[in-house]
Amino acid sequence: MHCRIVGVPVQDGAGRMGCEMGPSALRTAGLVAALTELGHTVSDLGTVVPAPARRLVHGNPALKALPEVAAWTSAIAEAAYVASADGMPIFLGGDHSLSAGSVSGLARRAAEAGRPLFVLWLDAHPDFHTLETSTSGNLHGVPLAYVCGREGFRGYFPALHAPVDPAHVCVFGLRSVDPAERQALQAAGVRAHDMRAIDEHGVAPLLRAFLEKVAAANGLLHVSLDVDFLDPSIAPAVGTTVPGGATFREAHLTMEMLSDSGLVSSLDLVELNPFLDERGRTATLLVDLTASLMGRRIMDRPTRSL
Ligand code: HAR
Ligand code: MN
Ligand code: MN
Ligand code: MN
Repeated sequence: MHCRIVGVPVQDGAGRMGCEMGPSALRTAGLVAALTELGHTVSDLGTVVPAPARRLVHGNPALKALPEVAAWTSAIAEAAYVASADGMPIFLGGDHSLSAGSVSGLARRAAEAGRPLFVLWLDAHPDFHTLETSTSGNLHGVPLAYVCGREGFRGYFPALHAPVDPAHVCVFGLRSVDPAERQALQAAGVRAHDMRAIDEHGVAPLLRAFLEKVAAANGLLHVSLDVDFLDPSIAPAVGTTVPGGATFREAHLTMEMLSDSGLVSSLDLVELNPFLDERGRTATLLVDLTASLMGRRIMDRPTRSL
């Protein structure tokens, strides 16, 4: 595989500063060496620079940094479209507003290739607010709604070339869902597995069912990994910790099954806030999880077996 690293130091979508340092921390934790050791080639495409922000006024007075996040989104979407021409783009965040750009650029690419884009959203939160329903005003809470084509982004965020079909989205690891999001997820038909479902069934059958759907549709699969998917005891470097997250092994199993599937075509690593980390342990865990996704195994196994 040829991996294309894209640094995206956006932090305007989060409620606190620090995610700007995420790409540096992931590079420092040895991401490129980990991929190279697995036999992949890597090119680091450098750092996305946001478009100039233009004045935007919205009726929701809670919204923070709307012009800045909109400007980032157009630059990231263009970078994602370019980076996905061949190989496997890996976007280093940056807060989760990054994915408004990465997923929209990848959806444009998939549409041109005539393939459906599926999205696995690994997160404590569904990030399914619209600009109207967000009460915190933090725009890392809206990217999944935007890329799925929910209304209310027109005139603020860039127009989508191709929306993602909500039936092609699986949100995994939920444990903090706002009432407006819960309703909208159900109405849109997004597959949502909360931590209760993971407790009850385990990662494997839930993920396997989704991967079978992707394979049957000959889909491309984008994985968006929010640090807060992970339990805060193993991944403290995130501004929005929620107790009861994925354990070390649940997270690695997720990545190992994704790797076995051979379906993953792109990846976001988002919400890492190195200012909150403990001697780089969260950044290191993200690198190790990426290695599992890209083929690292405890013991050899046959590949492409779901
Ligand atoms: N739903 C909450 C809000 O809109 C929390 C969103 C937090 N988002 C992230 N990314 N940390 O998942 O404010
Ligand atoms: Mn998120
Ligand atoms: Mn989250
Ligand atoms: Mn379909």
